[in-house]
Amino acid sequence: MNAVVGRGKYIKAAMNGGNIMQPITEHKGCRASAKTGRASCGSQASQGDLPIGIWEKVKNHPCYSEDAHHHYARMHVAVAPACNIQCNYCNRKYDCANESRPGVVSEKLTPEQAARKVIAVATTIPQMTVLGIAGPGDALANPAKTFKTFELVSQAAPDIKLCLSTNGLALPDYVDTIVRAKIDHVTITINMVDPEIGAKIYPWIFFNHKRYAGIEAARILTHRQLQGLEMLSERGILCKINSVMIPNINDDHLVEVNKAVTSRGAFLHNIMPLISAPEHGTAFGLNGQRGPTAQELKALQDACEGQISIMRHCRQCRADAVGLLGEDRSAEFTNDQVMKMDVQYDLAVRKAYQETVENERRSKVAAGQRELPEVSGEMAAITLLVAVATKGSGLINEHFGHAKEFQVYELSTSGAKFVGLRRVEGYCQGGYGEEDRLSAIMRDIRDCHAVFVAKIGGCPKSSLIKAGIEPVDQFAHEFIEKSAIAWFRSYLDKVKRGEIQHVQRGEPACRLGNRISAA
Ligand code: CLF
Ligand code: SF4
Repeated sequence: MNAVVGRGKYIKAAMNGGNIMQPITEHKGCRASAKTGRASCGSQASQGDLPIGIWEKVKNHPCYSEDAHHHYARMHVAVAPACNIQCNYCNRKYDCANESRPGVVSEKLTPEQAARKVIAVATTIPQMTVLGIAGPGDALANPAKTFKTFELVSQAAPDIKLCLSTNGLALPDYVDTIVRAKIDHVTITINMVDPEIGAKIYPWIFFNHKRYAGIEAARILTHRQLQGLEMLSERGILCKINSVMIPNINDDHLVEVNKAVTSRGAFLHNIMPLISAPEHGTAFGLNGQRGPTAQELKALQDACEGQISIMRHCRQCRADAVGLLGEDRSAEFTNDQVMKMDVQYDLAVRKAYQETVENERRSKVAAGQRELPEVSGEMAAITLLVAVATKGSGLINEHFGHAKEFQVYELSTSGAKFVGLRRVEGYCQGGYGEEDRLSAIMRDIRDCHAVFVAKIGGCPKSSLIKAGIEPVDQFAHEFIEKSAIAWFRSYLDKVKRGEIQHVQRGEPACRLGNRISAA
């Protein structure tokens, strides 16, 4: 199928709830902007060139909109324990509060318990806008519990968006049910479209009452995944594709996967690093399969960006995660605690709170736009990366030593663009700094020219300067984009005046990066 025509058709369906077809020329919101070459949807702070129907679906979904993730929260309810396939990167753990990765939960819930928990969270965290069912197994391998939960929540809290995550094996059988349940967003994890590669990722699947293994299993799985994606796209459901990047197994191949899902109407592609450690007990963890470096991941994400947006802010959440992406408030909402809470769903209070959030977003966008004309048109060839320590709300509001992650922005004369996350172990150990951790952080952000922080101690500051990374604390508690653009403007001024020489940082990130830059 022609990718562009096919995709236009699918998006028209999304705009109209799948019922009425609109002219094909209407859709241009999900491709790269002709002016900047950057894909626009799934990332921006304003409607931009997105059709209104799509914008309404993504504007406060923290996974489908990068900007929304600074302001809006999601929650997962762990009602789906069983799975119908085995992935070599999966080991589901129950009663585990210590690990933060997919498949891990503290407690499994019934649909009734889950619905009560959703109302409790929605009352306590009014910016929680999305309920996702993402395991700990597969949502569609547990269809009765999954759809009962969605039904109860949509009756009690109709403003909450419903989101479902699946491996796709059972998906073609549930498309009608998904449409009837008014689920707007579906994530399908697709790691391959080549069964030979699939056989290295999936030891077996269970399909039509039979277990399949090897290439035959992978062939059935890829067929069902792509079929399900096409069916959902035609019915107007926004589909995000999650892919796990597994070095030397599917890393190069994910470019093919990106093309295959784009041509079938996917809205967003989330390429995530393999999480692999022996203590997780997964097949990959036990056989020493490594995950990609941050730089390898970025090179692959860059290579795939174009027709559809690439999600770069995924936190690879637990199946019972609660809160903003990157924070985990699930411990506040155990079943025992929820049963004791006075849960009163108040739509008006939620709406008022969200209007405050929208005002904050608008101020942030306006502040960034005011800085932009000062840099546009000058020295367009210079682009660089900066790392930011933030706790959310789009602000530089975290101390260097407390940061568990740095958000990375690419600065150019077009502005500041979020391009990824670098997860780190906090440097500060309560009164003293851990030298090994500082070295690891500097390795992780070695391709950045500067690191923006709310505060930083003298010791890490001088180590960063020695490594050629400028610590910037003059914008503490200010908006990220506005501050980054202002800093970039002064950087360009210094280059123009000959006070500093611009040096491209970083290194060829991976085999893929090398090949692409050579092409
Ligand atoms: Fe949850 Fe997933 Fe819906 Fe988001 S998570 S079901 S789309 S509401 Fe989001 Fe978490 Fe990444 Fe998933 S950050 S793991 S992409
Ligand atoms: Fe685990 Fe999900 Fe794979 Fe099932 S589909 S084995 S729950 S990662």
